[in-house]
Amino acid sequence: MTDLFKRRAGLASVLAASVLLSGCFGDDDDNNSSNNAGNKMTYAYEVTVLNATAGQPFSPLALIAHNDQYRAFRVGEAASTDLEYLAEAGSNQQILDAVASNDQVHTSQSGDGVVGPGASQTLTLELDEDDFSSAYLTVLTMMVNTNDAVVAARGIKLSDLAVNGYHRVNAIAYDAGTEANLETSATIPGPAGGGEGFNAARDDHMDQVTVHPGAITSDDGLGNSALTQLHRWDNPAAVITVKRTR
Ligand SMILES: [Ca+2]
Ligand SMILES: [Ca+2]
Repeated sequence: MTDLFKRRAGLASVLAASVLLSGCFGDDDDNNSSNNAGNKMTYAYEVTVLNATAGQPFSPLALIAHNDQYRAFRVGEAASTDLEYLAEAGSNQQILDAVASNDQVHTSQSGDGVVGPGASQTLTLELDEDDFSSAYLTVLTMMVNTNDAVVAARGIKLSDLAVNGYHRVNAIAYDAGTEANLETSATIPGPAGGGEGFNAARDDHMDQVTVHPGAITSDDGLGNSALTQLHRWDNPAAVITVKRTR
């Protein structure tokens, strides 16, 4: 459980990749968006992440609002070490620290603790007027009863939402490619295993982020697996709703 519950208050990153299910609607005027800081407007968004799995607690969320250049990862390429920490140990601290000094990132935020199976968590994200014209959201979390599975939604567009408009996005699971999917208790940091979190070694069959192939589990014949059918998932693993409130 080394780094599993590490989180960083005040920062957030949102990574998630998937399908936009619904678009925006409502009043397109930016009325009531003013704040008191030099008459600049501030835009606010409620981000709700629903854990759609049966037995995979989510590590503290990372929400990242960014421009059209930022990528938390690219499928088919090696994960950053910051993403490796999140994927293997459920620690969002490293990636949130990194984006704090990334000029492609507008703002970020950490979730508050673990999001259990079937549970949801809502966070508020604020965006400055100057950043609104090119603003996207990425949401990232680890399914902690895995070796290195990341649930991610990437590039949810924020700048096309009117007040009360929302996007609802299905987030799928990716294999970070940084740790072999042994499923043993020694290598699963979540409650199903209680084993190791981050390890700098990269011993997966290839050092690439891919769509996650899923868990095998002891119920399907992987004898030394700490997982059971309860820990399986089908995509989507999460449903993410982003609503503009101001
Ligand atoms: Ca893996
Ligand atoms: Ca590793």
